[in-house]
Amino acid sequence: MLVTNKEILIKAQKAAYAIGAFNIQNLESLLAVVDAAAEERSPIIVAVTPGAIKYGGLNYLARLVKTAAETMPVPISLHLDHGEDVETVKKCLEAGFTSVMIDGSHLPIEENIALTRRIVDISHQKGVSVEGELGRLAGVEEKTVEERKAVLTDPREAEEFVKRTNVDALAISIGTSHGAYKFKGEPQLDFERLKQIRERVEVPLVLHGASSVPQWIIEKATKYGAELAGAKGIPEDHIRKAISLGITKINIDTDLRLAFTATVREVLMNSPKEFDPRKILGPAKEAMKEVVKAKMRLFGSSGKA
Ligand code: TD4
Ligand code: CA
Ligand code: ZN
Repeated sequence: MLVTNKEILIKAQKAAYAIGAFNIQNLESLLAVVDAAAEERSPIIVAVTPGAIKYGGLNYLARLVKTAAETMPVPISLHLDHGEDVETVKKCLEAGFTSVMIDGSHLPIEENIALTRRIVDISHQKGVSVEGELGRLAGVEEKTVEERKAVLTDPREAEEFVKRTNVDALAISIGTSHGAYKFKGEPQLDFERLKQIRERVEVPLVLHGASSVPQWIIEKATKYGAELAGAKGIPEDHIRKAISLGITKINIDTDLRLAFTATVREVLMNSPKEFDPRKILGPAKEAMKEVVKAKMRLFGSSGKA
């Protein structure tokens, strides 16, 4: 069934588990994530970025997800990930999205508040949930401790942001970043900051850039020719701790991309005579599904549908 983020996140928040938001771009990634949800009996957020929309087409992707929601026995939310402007959000509302993120995190706070407030107004009218973002994801380019701290979410600003925008969920920055290269040294998240934000903010909190970049996937991809030296993600015990401190929605994309790539490489290398796309993409889809199922168990959402 098609649900909003708010509905499944509030339930998760009360019971102290987290819901995964998994990015899709095509039929294979969609089937991987919804089949995983059905097998784990877990609610799921299917996330679509503007980049995915450009690649797959808004209506194609929206209809795929809605078809899954009509037929699958678990709650499925169709979510715009990192929406950047009012136009994109309006198109997603028309296409039947049940949740949108507006990412004004690069803007000065007053502009971020104004943009987010506007998105909340047009989305709530349609019963659609809104996620805002405050603080930027620390990139590898922020080298010093001071530089890293400057981009992390300020707890007082978070409180003000949520009050003034009326968002349903807040994405915060505590040291994660998108992609496969999250840390040069030891992985480090600012759990103290998370605690302080949790004390001041009641809505569900969102952790972006939460892929773990599992070593076994890196090894498999590398064995079959990928170049991924230095790839590093968020250790699973950090994820568990973040959930225990109040993270309710967790975004995963990179681990799915890595599982896909490692498996496509493996099949092509081991079966050089193969040229049926289903025989190449099928195993890659299965590999993504297994990654999603493991995340659902880690997040505690398995069996909650
Ligand atoms: O929000 N996300 C997913 C970002 C996906 C970017 O997609 P485009 O290339 O289409 O812009 C995350 O927070 C994922 O975090 P991860 O740790 O998996 O990279
Ligand atoms: Ca951002
Ligand atoms: Zn993100």
